[in-house]
Amino acid sequence: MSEILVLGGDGFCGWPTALHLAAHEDNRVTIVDNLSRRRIDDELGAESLTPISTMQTRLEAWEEIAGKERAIGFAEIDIANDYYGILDLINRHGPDAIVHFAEQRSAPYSMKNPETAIYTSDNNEAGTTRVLTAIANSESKPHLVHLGTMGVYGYGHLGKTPIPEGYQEVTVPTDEGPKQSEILYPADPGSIYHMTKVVDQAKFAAYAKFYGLRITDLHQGIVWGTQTDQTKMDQRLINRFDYDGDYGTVLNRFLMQAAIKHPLTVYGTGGQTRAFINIQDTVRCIELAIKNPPEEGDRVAIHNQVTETYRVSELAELISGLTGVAIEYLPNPRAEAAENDLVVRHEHLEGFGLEPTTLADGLLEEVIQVARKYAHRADKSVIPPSSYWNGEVPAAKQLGDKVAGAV
Ligand code: NAD
Ligand code: USQ
Repeated sequence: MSEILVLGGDGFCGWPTALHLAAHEDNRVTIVDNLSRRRIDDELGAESLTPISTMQTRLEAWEEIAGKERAIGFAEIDIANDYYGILDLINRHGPDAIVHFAEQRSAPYSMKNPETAIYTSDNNEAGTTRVLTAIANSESKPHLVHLGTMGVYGYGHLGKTPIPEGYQEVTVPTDEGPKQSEILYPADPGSIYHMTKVVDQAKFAAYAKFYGLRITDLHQGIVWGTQTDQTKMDQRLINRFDYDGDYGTVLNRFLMQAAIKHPLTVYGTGGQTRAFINIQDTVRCIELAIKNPPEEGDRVAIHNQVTETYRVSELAELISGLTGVAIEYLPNPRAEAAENDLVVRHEHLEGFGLEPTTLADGLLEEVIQVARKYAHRADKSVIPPSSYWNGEVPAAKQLGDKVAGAV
């Protein structure tokens, strides 16, 4: 029997992961979430395209379908502010693993205004500190599986040289001549949000060294798709589908835009190459990471949770070809290279047994069907980008209206 806590289990990746883990008879799952993502939707005047249920309805529906023994627990805790709440939960449940999704994850939101930048830094960094400190001071010292990002590496500034899984071999000149070593791959974050994941990495290395904690950091690419085997089982279990300018990620935005016949919003030339993974593979990767922990005393295990890489323009052309929807090239609101190559090693998770789902598998059409089904809920006004950090930021946008006094 494995006890697992899923921090951020109300979110896009966390909810289907909690269900996937709870579906196995050996696991007992408890979700921890402060429901902040739902509050940010209200703040932005945006909503998931799919009609997501309340946490209570989600949990009741799951128990009805899977039975009492498979029921998922829930604790409403703000992990950035409640150290003793996390410690108490760990000591009461004695989990074998904690999956940590609970961070503010939108790059555009983190660059929107001073308030959202400071919130993102504070929330993500304080949450990770409290979780690590609670694990170090707990009785069971569970394995921590954290969702990091490919964005800690930057995107292929070394051209076609593959990005390794976390660690780079280097030769260091020393008094005794050149010595071989391995260091964390040099960080190159592209937003405040991505920067918080770089800070997380340094904390993981330190806590693994100081306290012998077992930590896995999954450097995930952009997740696409929406449904998994469990979220499809009942309308009340449906996963969220973000499409607004802040939280909608590129491929899901294009799929949703195609479904409502909105021109596909390519930023700049679309020459940006990024790494991708389907949501069904995300949940499988988490399970594989839990089953393959590092040993106590090992350095942090880092796996690139990625299955494919694509150029943004390639994706737009693919979906335009599939649906006949036009492509619109918009001025890029972000500070990023107009074009980049990106070659990424991703052998660890496949070595544990992941069989990658690829874009060619017909899932694009399935996601368009989901988006078509809920097209009547689409609010076109939230589709354009509304966060700018490319040096041409209108002062009003940078400062926002609500900022004064709050930071
Ligand atoms: P999400 O915003 O949908 O979910 C995050 C969840 O964490 C939300 O339910 C939110 O309420 C909760 N949360 C945030 N701060 C919290 C706090 N202080 N206390 C308790 N709960 C808190 O995001 P997601 O897309 O599910 O991403 C999950 C993780 O995966 C993130 O850490 C993100 O960086 C990482 N990731 C996501 C993607 C992607 O494409 N979605 C890609 C790579 C990595
Ligand atoms: N883009 C467009 N048009 C759009 C939206 C985005 O051209 O309508 C472009 C962006 O300019 C960017 C690329 O698509 O070059 C990716 O943008 P994105 O919003 O899909 O992804 P990103 O901001 O990188 O963030 C997402 C998740 C984040 C995660 C990251 C993984 O929100 O949590 O960490 O993907 S990665 O990109 O591999 O670092």
